[in-house]
Amino acid sequence: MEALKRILITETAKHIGETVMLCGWVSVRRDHGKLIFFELRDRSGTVQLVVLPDKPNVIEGAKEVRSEYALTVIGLVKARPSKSGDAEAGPMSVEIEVESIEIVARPGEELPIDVSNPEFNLQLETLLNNRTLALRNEKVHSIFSLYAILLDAYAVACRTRGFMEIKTPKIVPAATEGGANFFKIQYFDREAFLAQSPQFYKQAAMSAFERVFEIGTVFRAEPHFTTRHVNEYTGLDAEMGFIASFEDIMTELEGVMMDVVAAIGERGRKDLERYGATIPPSVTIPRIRLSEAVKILKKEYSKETDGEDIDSEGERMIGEYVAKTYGSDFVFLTHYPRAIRPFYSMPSAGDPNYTDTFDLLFRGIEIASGGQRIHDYQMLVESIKKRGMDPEAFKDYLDIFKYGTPPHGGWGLGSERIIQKLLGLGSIKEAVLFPRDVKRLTP
Ligand code: AMO
Repeated sequence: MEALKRILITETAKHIGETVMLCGWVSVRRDHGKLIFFELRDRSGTVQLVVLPDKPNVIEGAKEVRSEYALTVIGLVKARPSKSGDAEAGPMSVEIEVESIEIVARPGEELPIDVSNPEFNLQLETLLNNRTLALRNEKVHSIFSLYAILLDAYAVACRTRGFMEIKTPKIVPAATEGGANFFKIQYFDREAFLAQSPQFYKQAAMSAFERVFEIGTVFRAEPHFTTRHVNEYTGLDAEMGFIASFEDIMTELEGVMMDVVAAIGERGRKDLERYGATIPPSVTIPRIRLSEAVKILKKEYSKETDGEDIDSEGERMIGEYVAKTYGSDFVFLTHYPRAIRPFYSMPSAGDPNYTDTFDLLFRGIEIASGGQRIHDYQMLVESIKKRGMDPEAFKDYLDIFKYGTPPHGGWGLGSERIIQKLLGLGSIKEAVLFPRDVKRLTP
């Protein structure tokens, strides 16, 4: 007889009346009199197994099995009377009558958390301390299924728009974004830094390839204890040349976001449902000057700002305001003051105290910043000097602008914040596989 090949649990419904081989983990075991039931879970779904009393050898093996044992099972696929005929139910419409059980791996100790719990409302610390096991929970699994769709959809949306994928170095000789939030590392006999953003390299690549994007790790040594910062995150960056103005950048980013959201809505329906999450409506993203947003905050929410920037509470209020006023979950805030933007930001024509830059907010938190960059060599040197920095320290960066670099700009999106807000997660850390924060370097 030909050896059986493993099939996936989602495929079982197509094999009623046949003997199949399944592999997976046991979510729960239930004993009903002489019957033993298991829920078996693989990467595709979950199915019920039943061990009948007329198979004493199988019963013996089955009695040993506990939650999270990894098994290979051979069994007969039967329609479940109450669920049969319900094509939507998939593997839920069938049951496997077990003919043999092989335990391929067993937990070495008592499980510290119950991963079969569908609610899974663990404290964040417990969730993260037991991360590897927690990832097996179906709710946690959903976060990363959606995250995988996000990464894929972002790349597709960028490629569709003529952006070429690049990977830039993460060990860099200088702190790109300035400030103090960089990690120093020992690089042979020298000091080096972990990249705070692919900023300089994506601009350099743009000067050759015109449109580029990167999905890459970003390191920030910010000693933050917030629900929206981690010290290592995945940035979704892009840079584009030959722009007429920074409006072009927002238009492309808007298109990319709408494609990403649509893909998540189409391919992640079940995972979204687990969180009662809905995808944002497809409406034009309003573009509001930051100075205007400051006025709105004062008028609508009696919120005082320092007149230059808005804090996280202000962002939340603006998010609420645009949802109410424009029916949009997104908003671009534009024209940030020069003093609070990086030295490479393009000053606004006719109003050099402001810049042609933006932040993109999603449901009240910043998920991206971007803008037009200074592409004129001399102007960039002046901008560096104006901040009290030494142009010599930026020699390699400045070289980009010596050989005919067109007007350009781009954006940096925080991937985890998108998932956090989409699902309404309490902390960004739930959307990071193994998060790094000030206190946490393990697991
Ligand atoms: P910025 O520093 O605003 O811009 O970062 C871009 C986006 O990255 C995300 N982000 C973070 N996510 C999690 N934890 C953090 N500590 C963290 N810091 C930032 C946010 C933010 O909007 N070079 C520019 C981008 C550009 O102009 O192209 C930059 O890095 O979602």
